[in-house]
Amino acid sequence: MASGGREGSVMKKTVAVIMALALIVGAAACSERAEAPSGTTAPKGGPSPAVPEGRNKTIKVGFSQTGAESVWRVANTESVKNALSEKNGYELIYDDAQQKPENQIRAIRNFIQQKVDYIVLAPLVETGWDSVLDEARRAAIPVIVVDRMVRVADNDLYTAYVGSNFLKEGQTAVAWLEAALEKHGRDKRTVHIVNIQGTIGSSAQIGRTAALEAGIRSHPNWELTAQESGDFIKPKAYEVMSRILKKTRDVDVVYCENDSEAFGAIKALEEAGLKCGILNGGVIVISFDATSEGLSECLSGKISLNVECNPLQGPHVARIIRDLSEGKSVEKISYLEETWFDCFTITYETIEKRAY
Ligand code: GYE
Repeated sequence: MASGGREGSVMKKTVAVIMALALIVGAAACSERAEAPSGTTAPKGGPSPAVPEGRNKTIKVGFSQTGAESVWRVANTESVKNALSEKNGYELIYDDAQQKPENQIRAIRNFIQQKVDYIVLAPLVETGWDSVLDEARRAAIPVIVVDRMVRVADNDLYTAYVGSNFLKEGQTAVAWLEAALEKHGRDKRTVHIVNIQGTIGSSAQIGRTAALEAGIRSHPNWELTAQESGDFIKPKAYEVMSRILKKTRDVDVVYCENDSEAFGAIKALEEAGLKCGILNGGVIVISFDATSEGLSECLSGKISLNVECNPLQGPHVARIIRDLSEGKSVEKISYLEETWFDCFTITYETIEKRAY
């Protein structure tokens, strides 16, 4: 039955039906996870990031990170730093780009000058990398892209990618929303949807937005009331949502492209006197990342659905570097295993076990 002792016999019946539907959606997502479309799920098993046998040389790695804009990002940084640590045989040069692509390009050039063995890049946006990645290739330094993807003319400009299928994350959210609206009798009238996007041009924003827009095209009664970037941060999402609410209070769904944005949107909605959560007939807030804080808001009912985006890419990067160091071939594209959580099934115990 629904978690948290949700009251109301009618509610319990509808919740049971939604859970069944949501589980079908979840199961579909789970079964597909085994066949990630164009890539493979990241290698199983604990990687051994230690420097390969017979290699006494420390591996020097330059890591260009977007910044520290969200809890998710901090977890992503820590995962890579922990895997590529000195005790594991690495010398890691870390650069925080403060959300500026030009800082990442400068960092990559710096890594090249320092003759690193590998470059790890978490690109802020998809475009603008061809030239600097060609410089890395000419310096014979393999580039491993993590988290978001690069869009380049020649895919040989990077050696491997490990991250998430953001379109699939969005499709999971759209399928869940369709089932939830139907089971709560909110599918016949117009559904007013606000989309608070992530950083424009980032893979996470492109994929999650594309899935929502496709969902709106395929549901004549779904209406995109407003769409604006919250840049993956709480204050911007709060400002965007507050401004939208000054124009209209006719909002049924707020599709936030990460947890930080969801927190900002919820603050604005509640200040406007609107309830959040499908459980109490309020605004359906959808989020991505599934950080512990985001899942706590699921438990409170304020976030109705939270789609996981796994930041723990460090061990997979270490495995790729180890394999390359041993002259082995590596998967070009690896997607991490991901799931989703909603306000009907989340439990305190689930949150307690989360790694970030
Ligand atoms: O959803 C957000 C972070 O690129 C998947 O960036 C990542 C996104 C994540 O700021 O919290």
